[in-house]
Amino acid sequence: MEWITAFSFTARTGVAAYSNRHFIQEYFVKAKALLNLGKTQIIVTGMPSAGKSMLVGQMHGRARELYHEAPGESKSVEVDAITLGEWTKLVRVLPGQAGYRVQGELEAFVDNDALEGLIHVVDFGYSAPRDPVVASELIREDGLDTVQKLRARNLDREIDAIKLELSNVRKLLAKKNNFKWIVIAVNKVDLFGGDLQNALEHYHPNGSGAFGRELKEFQAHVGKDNLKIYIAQTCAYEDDFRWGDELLKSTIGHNAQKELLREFMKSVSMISRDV
Ligand SMILES: Nc1nc2c(ncn2[C@@H]2O[C@H](COP(=O)(O)OP(=O)(O)OP(=O)(O)O)[C@@H](O)[C@H]2O)c(=O)[nH]1
Ligand SMILES: [Mg+2]
Repeated sequence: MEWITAFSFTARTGVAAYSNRHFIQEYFVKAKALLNLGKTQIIVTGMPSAGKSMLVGQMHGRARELYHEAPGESKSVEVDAITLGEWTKLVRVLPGQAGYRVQGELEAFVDNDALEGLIHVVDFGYSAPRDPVVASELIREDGLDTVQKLRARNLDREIDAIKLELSNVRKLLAKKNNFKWIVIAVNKVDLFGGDLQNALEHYHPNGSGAFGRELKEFQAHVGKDNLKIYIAQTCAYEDDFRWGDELLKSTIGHNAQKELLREFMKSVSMISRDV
């Protein structure tokens, strides 16, 4: 059981680093993304506030823009062309809030024979509602007055969220499709650097956690050769986490954060290179 990295991927598959011979293809896909005409190749899902917009912004190189203004709640599908190694892929981020999803889901997900992979962003429970009224209700009325209690609730909800995505993938696999991989992007590792082994245990299909169990059952059902599942660390943004009276400091440091992101992109590019 290990995190996916470019190194571990190479060791496992023998696939070496990429070259740059597809630069023309890259601009073609970028132009299609701008016109919003292309078919989505990679879809990004996850709970509200997991860090989807931030992560894809980083992958797209829009990070500086985002630092000026945190993205806020996404209400519609976000489209980006992202260069991964030698290919540029059309990536769509579905809003985390279920009510905003329906349209994008049908267009980009279920009926899409170009879709090759899913990046599902999780945060090991380290997310709080953006709305301060909702947050204070959770503390006062639901008694979620510690980070630990909040996380327990969030981790339960993450299970429901992955079940939903897996049922979408199942529908897709039942039709003509090009779908090959799922990356579970374990984001916000700057908040739980001391707990990484537990996070891996929780998310990995071969681990003992409830999330991993869902993945394992799914993979057994659809066949390991038909669908690869990888668990990757990432950190889209360094940010302290506040909940009630507790403050968790982001501990990673800027260089390590950048390095993690680079490693994440490298892994995804290797995973998606030959599809
Ligand atoms: N500590 C830490 N915080 C992060 C990280 N990535 C994102 N965040 C925080 O999470 C917040 C939400 O990030 P978004 O990218 O807007 O989340 P989202 O998944 O797009 O949320 P929706 O659009 O509501 O579905 C950001 O404002 C950051 O404060 C990370 O790697 N570490
Ligand atoms: Mg968003």
